[in-house]
Amino acid sequence: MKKICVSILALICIIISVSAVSVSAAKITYMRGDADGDSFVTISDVTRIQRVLADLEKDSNGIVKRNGDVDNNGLDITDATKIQMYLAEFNDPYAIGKTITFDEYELPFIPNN
Ligand SMILES: [Ca+2]
Ligand SMILES: [Ca+2]
Repeated sequence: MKKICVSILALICIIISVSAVSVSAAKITYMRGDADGDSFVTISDVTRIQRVLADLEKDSNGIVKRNGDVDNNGLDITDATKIQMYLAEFNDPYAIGKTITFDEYELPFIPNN
């Protein structure tokens, strides 16, 4: 009988502790187009994207893939081109250079200009 009471008490403690844990998604913040993570969008970001795409550099922490994918369709050479056009002050519909914040379980929001 004592073992059953202890087991029930342990089960109640587990249920209470699990229900008290609130799971919240972490906020992720980054600068769109800042493929090297130095907080600036420069030609170095274009070079970094090109080198990763050519397998000359690894993107071990995923920053190039996340920050460099300015149009949210996967990292490819057109992202480098779009950053170059941003640097040449062409129209920027991708919010390059803007800070993006989203929950880790959401897709990044692309604001309109
Ligand atoms: Ca940069
Ligand atoms: Ca892309």
